[in-house]
Amino acid sequence: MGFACGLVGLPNAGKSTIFNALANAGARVESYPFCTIAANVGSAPVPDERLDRLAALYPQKKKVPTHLDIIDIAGLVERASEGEGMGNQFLAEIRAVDAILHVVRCFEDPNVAHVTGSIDPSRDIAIVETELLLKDHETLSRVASRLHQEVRGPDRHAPARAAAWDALVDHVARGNAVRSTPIPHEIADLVREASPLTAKPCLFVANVDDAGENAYAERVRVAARERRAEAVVLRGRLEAEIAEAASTPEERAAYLGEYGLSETGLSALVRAGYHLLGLMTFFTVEGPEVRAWTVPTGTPARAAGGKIHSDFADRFVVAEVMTLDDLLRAGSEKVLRDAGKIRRVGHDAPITDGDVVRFVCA
Ligand SMILES: Nc1nc2c(ncn2[C@@H]2O[C@H](COP(=O)(O)OP(=O)(O)O)[C@@H](O)[C@H]2O)c(=O)[nH]1
Ligand SMILES: [Mg+2]
Repeated sequence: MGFACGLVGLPNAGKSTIFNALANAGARVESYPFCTIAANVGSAPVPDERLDRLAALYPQKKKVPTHLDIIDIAGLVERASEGEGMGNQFLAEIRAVDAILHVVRCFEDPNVAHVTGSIDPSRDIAIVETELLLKDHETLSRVASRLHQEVRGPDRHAPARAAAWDALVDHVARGNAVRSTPIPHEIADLVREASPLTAKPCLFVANVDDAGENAYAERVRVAARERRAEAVVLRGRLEAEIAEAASTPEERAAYLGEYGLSETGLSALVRAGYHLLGLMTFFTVEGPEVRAWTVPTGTPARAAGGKIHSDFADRFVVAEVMTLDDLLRAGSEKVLRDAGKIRRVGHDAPITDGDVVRFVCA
C-alpha cells in the first residue's frame, strides 16, 4: 500500500463521481495508468519530473512513480458513530488511511437528493467532523481509564502521562480535532497507537457544478482556513464526463480548453493533495527499479525504509543519502562515493524531499 487518501463526506457529495473520474482519466490518458485495485480502491500516479531526470541516469532500469492510493469511503452519515446507516463499518476504512480528502457538496441539483435537505457546506462539514470527533472521544477515553489506573502503579511518569492525555480528551470533547493541538512527547507514542481519525491530515474538496467557482465553494475555503487546512475546488461531474469522453491527451486538452481549464482538476487534486498534506518524495535506485516514494515531511530514515519493506525498518543499520542535485551533477553514484559526498545517517535522521536513499541493512 502506498500513501492512502480516503474520500469521505456525506452521501451525494460526489465522492464516487470524483473517484470514477480519477479512475477513468488515469486509465485512458496517463502514461502511468490509474489502477483500480478494488471496487472502491484505486491508485493514482504522482507526476514528478525529478524522477524522470534521475531515471535518465539509469537507462536500463524501470521508472516507477510514487502513487497516492485513493479510497472511496461510503457510509458516513449523521449519527453514524452511534450505528446509524452502515454504522461503524466505514470507520475501519478511515482508520486505515493516511489522510482524509473531505468532499463537500457545492452544487445545486433538484435531481440529486441532499441528505439534510439543503446545500450548506458549513453545516455538512460540521456533521462529518462531529462523527469523527465522537469516535475519537470514545477511543481516547478508553485509553484514559487505563492511564488513570497506572497513576496508582510504580511508574513515576504515569501522572504526567495521564494529565497530558486528559488534556487531549478535553480538547476533543470541546469539538477540536486532534491535529489542531501539539502532542506532548510523553503521549506521542500512545496517540500514534490509538490512531485518532482527526489526527490525520485533511484536505477539503469543494465539488462544484460545471460552471465552476461559486459562493458555496467560498464557504468551504473559509471553513478550511478556520481549521488551518487547505481546500481545492473540483468540477466533479464535468471531470467525470471529460474523462469518459476523451480517449487521448489531445482530446482531453481540447475539452478542458472549452471550459477554460489548462489541466484536469484531478491532476490538480493529486498534486495539491500531495503538497498540502505535508508529503514529500524520496527516491531509491534498487534492483531493477528507479523509484519514487511518498512519506510525510520530516520522516526519519528508519521509518522511510519501513515504507518500502518492513525488513528495512527491522534490520536498519544506516541510510546512505545523496541529494538529487549532487547525483545529477556528478552523473553517477560512483563519482559521488569517490568524492565522499554520500552522507551516512542513523535511524532517526530525517529524510529530506528529493533525497536519493540507499538503506543498508543487517
Ligand atoms: N449537478 C451535479 N451533479 C453532480 C456533481 N457531482 C456529482 N453529481 C451527482 O450527484 C449524485 C451523487 O454523486 P456520488 O458521486 O454518487 O456521491 P457520493 O454519495 O458522495 O459517492 C450523482 O448522481 C452524481 O452524478 C456535480 O458537480 N454537479
Ligand atoms: Mg458513493
